[in-house]
Amino acid sequence: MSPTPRRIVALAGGVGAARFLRGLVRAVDPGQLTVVANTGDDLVVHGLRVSPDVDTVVYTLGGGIDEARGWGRADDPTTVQDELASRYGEPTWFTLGDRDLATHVLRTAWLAEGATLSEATAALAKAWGLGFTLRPMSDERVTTRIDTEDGRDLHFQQWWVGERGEPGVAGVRFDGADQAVPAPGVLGAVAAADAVILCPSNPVVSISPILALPGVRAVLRATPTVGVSPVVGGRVLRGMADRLLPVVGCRVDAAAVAGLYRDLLDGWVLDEADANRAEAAAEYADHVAVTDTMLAEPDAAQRVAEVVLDVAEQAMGTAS
Ligand code: FO1
Repeated sequence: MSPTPRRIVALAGGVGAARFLRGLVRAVDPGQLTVVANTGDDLVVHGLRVSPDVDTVVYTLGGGIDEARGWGRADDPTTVQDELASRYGEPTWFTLGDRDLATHVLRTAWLAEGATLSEATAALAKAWGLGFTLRPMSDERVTTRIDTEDGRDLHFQQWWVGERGEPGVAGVRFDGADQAVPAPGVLGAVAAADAVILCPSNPVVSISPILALPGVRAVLRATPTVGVSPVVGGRVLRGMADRLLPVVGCRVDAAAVAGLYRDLLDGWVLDEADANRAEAAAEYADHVAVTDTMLAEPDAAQRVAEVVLDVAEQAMGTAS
């Protein structure tokens, strides 16, 4: 029998990852869990450093997320941003509520005082009572850029939020990734992990920036790695993966996404609606499971996490 996976590292993007993690923390000892969050979406707004994927994990797991939007704080008026706009002409295309601003003010202050992004993230996680280790993927700036079909080079958020994802996409780049080092503890946590989980996040702009950091792919190849498909019933439930997967030559298909991770993957979990893609996914992962992957409710997310852990256990049993 394979041992139960205990030390877990999860690679995470925004909403899908955070909802999955809400189940995972119920299924494992949070003290043995490290979550590595994408920071390629980070941006500076009104002079403040905003880390959307880090904050989505913090607020969701900390119980403060706006559930309907999946990002930002619940019950969050925009008094400050309205004042910034009406009196000072500051742009408002990226909505920051008053409570959310508290996070960005503090993060920015800590960084200005010399803290690293890892230290600032750990302090936020502590303030929100998270029982697991949360790390940004890197302390250095790595920025996801969108090359548009009309010849522009846009920050990811400018494309997705500022221009509502409307411009056609010719390419996606992770500026600075090849020079950046993973945040302290990231490679070590993966190397020491029993299993790594690729959360059901956007493969192109959430998971790929983490994989683009030097050394990450190599250490993942040496560790049992299980992914959860972000494609359900041949569609993405939210976000823009359906726009971006074709840009990297991948169909919006639960097996095709596994193919993107083929050099890393030992296990793959896909939704019942994609059961007919399980055989195709088996080409890329030795262990494939089919289950209901709906994550909105924590109980359902826990069940999905338990299936993922079962697959990880099988992968541990066969990993070389
Ligand atoms: N998404 C939007 O569609 N519009 C916004 O104004 C917006 C603001 C925002 C503020 C803080 C934050 O943590 C996330 C925010 N998001 C917003 C979500 C974000 O743009 C992306 O969905 C993620 O970066 C992708 O994971």
